Amino acid sequence: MLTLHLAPGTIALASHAALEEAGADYALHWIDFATGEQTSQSYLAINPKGRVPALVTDHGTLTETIAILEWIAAGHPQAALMPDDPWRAARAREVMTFLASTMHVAHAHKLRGHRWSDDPAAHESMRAKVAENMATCAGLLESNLEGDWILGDRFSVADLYVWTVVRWLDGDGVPLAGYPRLSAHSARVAARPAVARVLPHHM
Ligand SMILES: N[C@@H](CCC(=O)N[C@@H](CS)C(=O)NCC(=O)O)C(=O)O
Repeated sequence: MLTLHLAPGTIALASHAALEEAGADYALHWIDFATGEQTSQSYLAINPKGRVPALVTDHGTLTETIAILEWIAAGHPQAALMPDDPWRAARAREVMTFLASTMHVAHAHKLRGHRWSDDPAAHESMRAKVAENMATCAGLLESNLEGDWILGDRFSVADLYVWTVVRWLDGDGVPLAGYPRLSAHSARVAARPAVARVLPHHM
């Protein structure tokens, strides 16, 4: 049995959707950000980073979305959520690494500026750059989307990750409607039965 620790509106949606796509046997444990539960002693004992997602497995606890997505895919090969072909797998990792290291970080500058500075004026100036940086990232994703899915003709966990981050664009002041391929991709992901089952829990 797997237990996913998650919060609504966060990057943990990608891992939740991947568990459902995989047909995994899992339970959810919701973390209440409103009360700062992510920094509680009980949660820090599970994930000392104080972030979601965290996936508790028989082997131990796994954090970091890329690692969790790849681990779910590897444990449920029948769901074919990561390509076997080394080049295509590397391309999927290329996209996921961009999301984790660049686009998610750009988004975090809106509400989490305290990670980088104690100066309220710096927080304001970081917030002011969010829309511009997210638009640049969205433009790169848009120009790389050439088929139905991030890898062209086949769905993978990278699509769940892209979809989750792209859902933040409107709230970051970047209308998704300005990116026709990404908009169509989002609709395609949201229409998948497994994704449709998890989405209501994140609204
Ligand atoms: N690199 C981590 C980032 C996880 C992360 O930053 N999660 C955010 C939610 S989107 C979080 O838990 N934030 C809580 C906080 O900053 O207090 C991943 O990709 O899983």
